[in-house]
Amino acid sequence: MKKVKILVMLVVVAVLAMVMWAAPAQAARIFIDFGKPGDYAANLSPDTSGRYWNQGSTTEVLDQWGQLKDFPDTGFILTNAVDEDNVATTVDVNILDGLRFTSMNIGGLTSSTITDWDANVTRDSWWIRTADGTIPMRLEGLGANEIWDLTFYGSYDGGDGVSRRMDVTIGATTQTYDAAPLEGMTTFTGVTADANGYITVDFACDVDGTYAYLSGMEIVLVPEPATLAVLSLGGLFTLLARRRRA
Ligand SMILES: [Ca+2]
Ligand SMILES: [Ca+2]
Repeated sequence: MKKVKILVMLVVVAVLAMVMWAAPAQAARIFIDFGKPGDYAANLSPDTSGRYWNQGSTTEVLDQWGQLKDFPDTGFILTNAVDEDNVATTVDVNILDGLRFTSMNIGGLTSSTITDWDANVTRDSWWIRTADGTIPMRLEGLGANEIWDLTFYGSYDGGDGVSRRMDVTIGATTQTYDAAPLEGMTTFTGVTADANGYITVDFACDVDGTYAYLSGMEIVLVPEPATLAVLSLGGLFTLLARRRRA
């Protein structure tokens, strides 16, 4: 009987070792700040919680009124994003051909009550109007079929009583957050990247005649089944060890 238990434990250890060897080390969490780098809200990276942020774009171009904005209408606004520990990843953010974010605003909160994100992130935003249509943003460089949780946040502290509702659509699911008054956010859980390692996110203004704001974004890699297997095997191992001692 004792021999059987030892054999079982040896098998568990062997499987555990194989699974751990097969599980790649992956960046787990990436933060992106949309707005204006430098001039309006100083970039703090790492932030006061010790996390590193990516700036949505450092390309300065003019909007339709000749005002300076800091992102191109289409194309990559971020390549090789760093993770929260400032380690470079393969993750890119690409605004696909078509419509675009209109411009930027610095009217967001300087102190959030629904996130622990700094003023650098919450104060400045990219915005759109209904007339801007749907803006497709594609996350690229993800692992094929990887599962991610995606959080979108907007803030507008103007106090004009007008909503800033953003419709965010991924696949067949649309979720909405309202950046006004003050702030709002929404999280998609368990979004699967396609075989190319892409996740496409569509942004659109929810209420005609108003605006919609995007101030910051967080994407988190959900542990792979292999990692979960390691955790559950670890639990099994502990259980066996306990039974053995009993
Ligand atoms: Ca900022
Ligand atoms: Ca921002």
